[in-house]
Amino acid sequence: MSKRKLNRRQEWRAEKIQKERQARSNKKERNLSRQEQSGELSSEQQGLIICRYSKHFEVEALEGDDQGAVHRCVSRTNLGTLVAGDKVVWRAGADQTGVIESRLERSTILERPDNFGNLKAVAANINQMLIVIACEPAPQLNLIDRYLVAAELMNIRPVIVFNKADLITDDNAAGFENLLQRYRALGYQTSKIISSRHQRSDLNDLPELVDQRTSIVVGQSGVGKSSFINTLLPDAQLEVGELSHASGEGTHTTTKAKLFHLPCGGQLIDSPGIRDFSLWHIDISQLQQGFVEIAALLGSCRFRNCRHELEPGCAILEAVEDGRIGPERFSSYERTKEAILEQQKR
Ligand SMILES: Nc1nc2c(ncn2[C@@H]2O[C@H](COP(=O)(O)OP(=O)(O)O)[C@@H](O)[C@H]2O)c(=O)[nH]1
Ligand SMILES: [Mg+2]
Ligand SMILES: [Zn+2]
Repeated sequence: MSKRKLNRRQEWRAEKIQKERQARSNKKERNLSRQEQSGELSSEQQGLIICRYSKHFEVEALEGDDQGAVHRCVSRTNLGTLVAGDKVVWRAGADQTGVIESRLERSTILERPDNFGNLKAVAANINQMLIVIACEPAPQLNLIDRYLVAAELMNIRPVIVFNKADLITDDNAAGFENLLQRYRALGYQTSKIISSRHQRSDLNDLPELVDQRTSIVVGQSGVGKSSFINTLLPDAQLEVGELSHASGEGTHTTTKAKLFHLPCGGQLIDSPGIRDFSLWHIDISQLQQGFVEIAALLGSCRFRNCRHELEPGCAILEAVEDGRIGPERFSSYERTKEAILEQQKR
């Protein structure tokens, strides 16, 4: 068979599969609307979004006979974006299906701009952010700081979780200890994981940190987020990615934010491997609020409209000068400020 024919054949097969998929999905929708018309859908009840796919959602029943069961649901149009952690009102159909009717109010929402500058919701109703860093790939200070800003602006507790402590050597130990110490000095909580891969006991105080909270797990791809969720929750069976030898960075395996229940209470949301968590959607005064040591000095400059750039009597520049604001943090602040201003020009 010629190559060309083979390609056409493949094309035809792909099209056929696509059509069958579409037909199945249409059939499910018809089934749901038939069930609705004949009054076969359950009455309205509360549910929790576990994960969103392109066309449907996994919804966990929060009440009723099948509390805890997960249904594959479609949503009414005009409900806006629904993400992991959202609470919804829904009606169950036959065979673990259902229809989402409305979304309940959110206590918090983590958003980030996509590559086209549109704001995208990542996860809802979270009250803790676990910022995972590791011996390898090397931590990006700027990224840690951007996550911290996001946590500050959402008014939730961030915890810096240092993973892969099994890779600490005499050469890099002091550098990592310094890094963690700088964040502790700012008032942030840190935690060190010996290894996220094998035993619960290697996770140190992490189980207590996540207990009773809804935590989003963020960090560079490859730092071991999926690994520690698997160690905490063997049933999660998240895919663990190999580190690319060329870059030392993780390969992207996780693509969808997904919520997991912890046995002792509390929820974990594994977020997509966000390599570059940008903050283009906030303004400079919000950015300043997000750096706690800068926020503490706002209002102390000689000039009320001080931009903290070159002005005499600037309390922030003075603090940078005498070391009360660390050079790494101030450089993160300046880089992020540049990026925000650059984006606003477009
Ligand atoms: N040495 C070491 N490697 C780890 C540890 N945790 C995870 N890894 C490895 O790091 C790679 C990325 O892990 P993964 O959990 O997929 O990271 P994620 O991208 O943050 O979800 C995999 O090859 C893991 O086996 C750890 O504690 N120590
Ligand atoms: Mg992962
Ligand atoms: Zn100033």
